[in-house]
Amino acid sequence: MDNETLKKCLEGRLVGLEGAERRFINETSVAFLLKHLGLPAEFVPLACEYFSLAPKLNVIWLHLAECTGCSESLLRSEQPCLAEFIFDFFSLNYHETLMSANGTKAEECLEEAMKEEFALIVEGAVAPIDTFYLSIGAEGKSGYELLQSIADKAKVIFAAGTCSSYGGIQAAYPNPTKTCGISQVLSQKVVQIPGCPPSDVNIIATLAFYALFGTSPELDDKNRPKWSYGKCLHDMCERKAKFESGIFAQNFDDEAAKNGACLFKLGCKGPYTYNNCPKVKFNAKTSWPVAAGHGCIACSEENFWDDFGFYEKPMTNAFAYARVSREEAFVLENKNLNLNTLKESVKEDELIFYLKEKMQILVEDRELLDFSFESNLKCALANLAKNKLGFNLLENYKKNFPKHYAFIEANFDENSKISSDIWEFFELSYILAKGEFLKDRALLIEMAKNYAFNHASPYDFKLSAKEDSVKLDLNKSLRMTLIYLCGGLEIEGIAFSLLSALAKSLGEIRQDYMEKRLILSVDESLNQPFLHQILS
Ligand code: FSX
Ligand code: SF4
Ligand code: F3S
Repeated sequence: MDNETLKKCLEGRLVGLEGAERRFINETSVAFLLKHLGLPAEFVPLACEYFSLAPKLNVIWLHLAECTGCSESLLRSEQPCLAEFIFDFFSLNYHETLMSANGTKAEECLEEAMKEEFALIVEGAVAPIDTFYLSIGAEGKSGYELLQSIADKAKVIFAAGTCSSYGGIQAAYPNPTKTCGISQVLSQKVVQIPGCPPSDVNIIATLAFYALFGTSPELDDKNRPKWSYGKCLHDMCERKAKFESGIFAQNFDDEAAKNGACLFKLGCKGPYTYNNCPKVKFNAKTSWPVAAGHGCIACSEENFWDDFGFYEKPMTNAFAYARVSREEAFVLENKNLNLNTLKESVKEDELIFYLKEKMQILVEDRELLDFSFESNLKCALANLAKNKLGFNLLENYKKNFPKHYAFIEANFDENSKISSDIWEFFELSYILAKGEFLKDRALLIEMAKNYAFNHASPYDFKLSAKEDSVKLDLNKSLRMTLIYLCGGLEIEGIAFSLLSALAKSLGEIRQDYMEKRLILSVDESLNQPFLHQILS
């Protein structure tokens, strides 16, 4: 819904509330919540009016398998503070760790609260198979049974925390209790607010949006509110300039760490995490993990305990808990086409990705792709060093990899060379990582295949659509290889990330031509499962 529609919606909901008993609402808290939700200041008086007059939203908070960290996060809220939250904004009518009632009395409270329309917030994972792993209350009902019966009557359901969203720590390998996120067992839609724990702001503002508009804020494909989980945390981090400069803390207590160096080498998973922690912070906006000196452990991402390896090391194979297998058969149709006759070979219903000595994309007999980059490594590095961050990055690379740099100095001249061969771009990364030429392109694919992790490191491939063509710009992407090398990622991770970035870009182009048959023209040895992503 756009702002105009939201405004009309709120005005409509205010009609009929005239004359209702007014309660005090702290305008600063309302303004704070709306600001985070991305709503303009003109909404504040309307929202205050609504909260002052409308009946408070009846909230039931259920605890399943978890550590109560989500509730702890909520307790430390400042705007609104907990007292405002429960007395002015919402009616928190059932919350096992906050309510004074217990035993049968608590169960009566739950039944009472369920007599009226209510919003359900669930903290914790559910054990739907061996349901005895979690028994709650005077009658010893299973968490699964409770969840089903309460969810059936709820007007809206929120999963607060990574446990209720995805299973969390209980569901980590080997998951002895066979727990999972609640959306896996409920047929109703669940608005997910992950994080272990999520910030108080993400919980309260999402709930406030629902109270005001009777619907959830815009959600992404994992049903997370876009306002809070729409951006990569790393892009908002106060240490990002250090990341770009290749300045990494080597130990938690070294001088660099104290001076704000990036924590990537100490395991920060910020580049793989979508959450707004640097903005909303925790404990009444006091701090957030990276500001406190520990890298982000991707606590709001699915399977974060298993998928991101050791939390104090980057995702290099030595620190993986499990190895991803990439052995499935390749399904893309591969035609061994010739560059000279390429255009004539394209049929009307085909989209051809030609990935050999030149990267081309053909639809009908039209060339779709505009792609070229500086392929003389010495010139590419000189271009990079033109800005301050790039200059620092190159200096740090020279310091950390002197032999590799000497190899580049000795083997490249000063003459710019523009290329549109994607494999040549990958080879440049190999040279940077290994200080030698890549003898066989298949080796790079093999390395990517052997990477133990599922998550690619971002590479900044810039895809932009022009009238009848698309432009793929990788000129700024080579810096990522230098950053990751200085940050402790190995060639396997770099190779996998490069190929994934290519697959992602091709996949985006593919989106516009879904009705066409996809043909790939690539050497057989390079025809590997990583390109499966193109089809997804
Ligand atoms: Fe703990 Fe909540 Fe983590 Fe889980 O937060 S902080 S284990 S997300 O459900 O209590
Ligand atoms: Fe910040 Fe971590 Fe990104 Fe470094 S890697 S900039 S510490 S989020
Ligand atoms: Fe979690 Fe990372 Fe934020 S560890 S709290 S998502 S900084």
